[in-house]
Amino acid sequence: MQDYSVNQFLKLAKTPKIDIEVCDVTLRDGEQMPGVVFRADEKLEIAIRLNEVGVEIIEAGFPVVSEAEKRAVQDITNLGLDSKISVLSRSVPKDVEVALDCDVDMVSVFIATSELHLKYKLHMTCAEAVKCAFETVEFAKDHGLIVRFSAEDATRTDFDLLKRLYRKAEEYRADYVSIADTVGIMNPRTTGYLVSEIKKEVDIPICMHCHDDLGMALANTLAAAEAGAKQLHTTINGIGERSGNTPLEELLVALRVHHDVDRYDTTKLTPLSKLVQSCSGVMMPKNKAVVGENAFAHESGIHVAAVLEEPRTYELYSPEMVGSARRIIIGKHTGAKALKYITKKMGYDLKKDEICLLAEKVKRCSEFKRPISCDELRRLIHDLDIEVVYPGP
Ligand code: HCA
Repeated sequence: MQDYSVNQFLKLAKTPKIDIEVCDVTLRDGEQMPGVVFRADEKLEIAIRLNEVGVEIIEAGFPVVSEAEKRAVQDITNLGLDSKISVLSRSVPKDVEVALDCDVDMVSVFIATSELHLKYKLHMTCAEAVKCAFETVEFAKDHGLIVRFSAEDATRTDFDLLKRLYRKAEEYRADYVSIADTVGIMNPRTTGYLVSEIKKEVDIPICMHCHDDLGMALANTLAAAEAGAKQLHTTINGIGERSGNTPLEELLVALRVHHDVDRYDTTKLTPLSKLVQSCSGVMMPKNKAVVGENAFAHESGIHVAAVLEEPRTYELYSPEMVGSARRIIIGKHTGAKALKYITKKMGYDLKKDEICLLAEKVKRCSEFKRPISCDELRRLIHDLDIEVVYPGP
């Protein structure tokens, strides 16, 4: 395992001990992203790969939505994966019955608890909503399910009410209480505070479900873990409603770098990200952390020279750790060392002055164009006024 202790601040800042599990909700919240639909076979494949990564819980869907959704969840539970299978359920026993038909391990019973949601969405009083929720929790418990009680829009819910609800959920034998930051309003400081306050109220584990509307989902999820949250929610590539959820790949790498959590098979992350990009049609930007095309790409002469000598100079973690590969890009900023390295890999053995000549040509050429491909580089080498030994195809 790579040693991150070169960063003394990881030690000086006294990183708190964490005890976590990951619940990936790609197949449910991820699929709620506008325009995303996974076919049943794609859902199966994603579930299998999530299991290989080692996530403890897979939220496999919202089976009451349709017969096809229900069958897809059933197919996943039939796989008998090590990961526990969970589904979303509104606060109505009928949803739990459908979950039971799917033979899942766990159910997430959710109810909106903020004034905004109660008034404009549920058109219910708080007392009415809460009654439905706890009756459903009770029903699910009586039928042997592991139950998460999730307060939707928890982070905009009156704090005293929220604490009361979580205490009541525990009384009703819920196994977890979940803080849903449904519209991503939190920051790491407020998240840490909220989790530590809820921890004083209940003895059951706390889940944190973050959205990325302020670009802080990952930071908030980590803050929740450091404040004592047990179950952390993610989606592959961070897909999900609006700006999405906490990206699985970013969370697992951050857990490894900051908390020495190395039990997840992170080498599966890049292939899994590619699979989900192709199934969802949601492509990742080049500069996306961990799985973006540029996550391990280097062009600048100074960077490439250093990386070729010691990758850790400009790579926090190795591409191999996340199932990716380093790429050296030839372009305007390419230096002699990079050119020597690349041309050697292509089979050429150019002398120092030939490399300098080539570097000039590359610079001139790439000022008009984007990065230079290997074929273009080969052409430039052959255009040089030097004798080169053709390396073959
Ligand atoms: C939704 C519900 C939810 C539930 C989160 C949870 C949310 O809006 O679709 O399971 O804790 O973000 O509030 O995803």
